[in-house]
Amino acid sequence: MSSMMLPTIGWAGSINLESFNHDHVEGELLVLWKDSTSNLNAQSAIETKVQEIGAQTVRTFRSEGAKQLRFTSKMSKVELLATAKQLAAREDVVYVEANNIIYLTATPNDPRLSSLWGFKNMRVSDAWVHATGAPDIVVGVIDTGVDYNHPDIAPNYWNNSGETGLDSEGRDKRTNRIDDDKNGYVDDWRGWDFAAGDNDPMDTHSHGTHCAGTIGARGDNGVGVVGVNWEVGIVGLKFMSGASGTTAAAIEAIEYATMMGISVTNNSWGGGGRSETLISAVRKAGEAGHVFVAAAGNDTRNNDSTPTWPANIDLDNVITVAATGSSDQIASFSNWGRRTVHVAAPGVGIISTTPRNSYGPMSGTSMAAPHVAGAVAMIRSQFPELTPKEVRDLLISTSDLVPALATRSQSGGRVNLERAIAPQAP
Ligand SMILES: [Ca+2]
Ligand SMILES: [Ca+2]
Ligand SMILES: [Ca+2]
Ligand SMILES: [Ca+2]
Repeated sequence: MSSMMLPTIGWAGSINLESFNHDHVEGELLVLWKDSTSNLNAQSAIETKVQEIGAQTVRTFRSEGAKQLRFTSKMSKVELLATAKQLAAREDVVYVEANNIIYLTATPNDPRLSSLWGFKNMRVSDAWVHATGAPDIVVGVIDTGVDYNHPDIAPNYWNNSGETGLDSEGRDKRTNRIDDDKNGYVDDWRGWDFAAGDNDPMDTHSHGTHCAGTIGARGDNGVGVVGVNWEVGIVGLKFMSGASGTTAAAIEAIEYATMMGISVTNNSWGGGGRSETLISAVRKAGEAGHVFVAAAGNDTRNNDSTPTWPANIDLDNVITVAATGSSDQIASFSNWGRRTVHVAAPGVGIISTTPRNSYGPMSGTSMAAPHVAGAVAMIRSQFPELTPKEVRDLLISTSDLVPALATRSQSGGRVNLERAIAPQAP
């Protein structure tokens, strides 16, 4: 026999290093030993080796006889990887890899998910198989402001890139009192307060923060609720101080949204009369591709015969939303309209974010509209080429028909996001 040792490299096993980069079970490896499928003597020899390395066999797999091993002493991830490398270097090992943890991609870990009955009816969880939103789709909440510090809102809150970073003199653009992006608003780095005329759209009520959470509370962050979109850009376009605002402030908010390329706004407000100025602002928004989602109103009346504004604005980029309860009935308070209301969505006992890190239920067509604004954002993330009218037609045509809702809106049913977002939908 030659005194030269054969190099062992060619005989040693291999390691699946990539598997260690994913979440994996502590203290466990999947190992295929050589001669795993041969006779009983070989099997018991392998069992002896398993014990020698301080492990136990949890399972032996049928195809090749690979084993799921669990080490008896506690091991850090670094120690587990070192052990795996040692095993892979042995001549009697074919391969070693980590036992990866597999997740259902469509189930976020937000603890209050189960209380969001509206998402069940609207098949939002099923839609999450296809999409969970996108941070570059920005939704304006034209309302009482948004608590941008809420832990379930902050991760999805929009920042104006033209008013962040440093200016030419090294000052923070957010606070330099200069209109860095020359859009007519000084330091509007997180939206605007069109009621007070300042750059702080903090919610001083709770209505706007609640709407924001339904559209896009952060999903899968282990906190609170989840919005229709796990990820999206939320921006507070505050036009109400307390619970009231003016048409003029609302118009300015819509024009700001149009100017800033904000894709969709949620408009859970109403009560004024018909305004030509408001209508022309919404028309301009539509020409820029903007979708204006409006609550149908809470007066238990037919908008076809008694107009509600801005819900009744008759333009292709307006989507008006009635509210439904958990059995897909029309909500007792909801306005409807076979001609002037487009779709219906959940709006009774809706749980969402409220200011100062809290959560709570609210009811109204105000809560139904953000379900649809959130749906529009997700449709936009999937099908960016659709016009506002095509987005509306998609939501109408993919709604679930419900006899009790047949005369309540153009759709004759309740929004089904899974059908709207499915790859073959448009
Ligand atoms: Ca500015
Ligand atoms: Ca500035
Ligand atoms: Ca303010
Ligand atoms: Ca959350």
